[in-house]
Amino acid sequence: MTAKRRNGAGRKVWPLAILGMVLVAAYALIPTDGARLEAAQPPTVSTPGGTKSFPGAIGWGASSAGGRGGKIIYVTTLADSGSGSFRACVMASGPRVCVFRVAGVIRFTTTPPVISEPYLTIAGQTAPGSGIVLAHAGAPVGRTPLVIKNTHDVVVRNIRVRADLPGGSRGSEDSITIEHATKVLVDHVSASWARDELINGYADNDYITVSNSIFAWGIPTHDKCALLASDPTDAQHFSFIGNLCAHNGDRMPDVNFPHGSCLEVVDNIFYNAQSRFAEVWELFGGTPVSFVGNSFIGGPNTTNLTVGIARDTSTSIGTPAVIYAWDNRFVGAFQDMNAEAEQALVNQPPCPLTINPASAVNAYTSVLKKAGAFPRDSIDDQAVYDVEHGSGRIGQPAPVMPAQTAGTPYPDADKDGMDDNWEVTIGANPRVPDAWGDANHNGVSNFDEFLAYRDKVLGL
Ligand SMILES: [Ca+2]
Ligand SMILES: [Ca+2]
Ligand SMILES: [Ca+2]
Ligand SMILES: [Ca+2]
Repeated sequence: MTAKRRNGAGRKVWPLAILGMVLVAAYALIPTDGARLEAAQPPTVSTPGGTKSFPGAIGWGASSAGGRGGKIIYVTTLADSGSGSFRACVMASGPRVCVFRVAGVIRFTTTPPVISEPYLTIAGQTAPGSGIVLAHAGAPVGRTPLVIKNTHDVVVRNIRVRADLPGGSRGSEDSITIEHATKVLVDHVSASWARDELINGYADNDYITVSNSIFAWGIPTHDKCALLASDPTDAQHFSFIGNLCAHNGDRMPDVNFPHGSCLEVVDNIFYNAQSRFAEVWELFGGTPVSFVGNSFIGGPNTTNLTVGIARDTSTSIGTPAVIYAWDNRFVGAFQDMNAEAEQALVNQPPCPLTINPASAVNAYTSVLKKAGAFPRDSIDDQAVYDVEHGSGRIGQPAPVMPAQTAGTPYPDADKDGMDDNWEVTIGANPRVPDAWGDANHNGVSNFDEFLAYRDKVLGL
């Protein structure tokens, strides 16, 4: 069986057509498009077992332990290094959570720290004020501000990585690199202004989730959103869910995985690509990939030469890619898929999805409302505005770090990372460190409940 081309006029399932009209009416601001390519059958779903990183964690990396049960380490300074620095927390060993008592830009003036000690949670939502931004000083050693390398069980949540001063010694640097790591979860992160990818999976990663994040404005002429696998030798489990990629020429995302991988690209928005949105490569044996519930939306840099899902066989080693596509929207005057991609379409996902996907229309609304680090800064606000209004351009305006607000950290006399006033509300003890207790006996640690509370305070 081959996948089929469907379009609105040709639909025979009238209840779906009626439902579609209702949805279009409900989301009148969402641009719609007719033709789309998809499989004959909806995706199968099988959620992996294991203890979740936190309630709501999704994807193949959802069971990353992070720093659960470990030390609560305060970040009390924006300085590059020394006591109370982010670097000190990252470089510490053993299970640990970075809790922020300061807000603003942590600008690495020396080589940025590499996260290589396992069992780490970076809990950006604990920060006061406008939150935490990682940046670098622009020197040749500046490079990629956030690198997770040769490690496992790392959770990064609710921080920004804005590389506003490009390093000088090499032609590329990412905002975030995940290299040779397993069980990594990156969630509600915002990244911009990389001269290579805004997020890059390199070498042999496995069990990775990148979710609910905003990757906008790579730096021309190498403005790339997401290279999910680069130079792998083994199959990988990788989830890219609920993200917004905006104002990047291509690699929205680039998938180049070995055969046998389980790769899902689900419920994302890809906006204003130039040459192509998604790229499916075969350099390591023919990427198997599921594209489900995504919106590919043209913008001011998009032309009729732009491709939504492009399969590139120019470097193929001979095993063809396997592309499953379901419920994707291609909005704008560009080519939805190239012929090579259409030839690789299949009717069953290569692997069951790890989550029940939202519809593309619902995902569009949800991503614009919730993706990225909170509280949102002006960069993310602009990216969301641009998607909604069809505005904005790649590389414009030039990078300018938004103003930061210091705010006041919540009271935490017992230094367990949790607001003492909030502790009382769930029966935790504000005079005793009890982050990993379960005061209300609901199976969720006090600290995880506190982070969920912080998410709400920040507007999520
Ligand atoms: Ca890169
Ligand atoms: Ca406390
Ligand atoms: Ca306590
Ligand atoms: Ca609890």
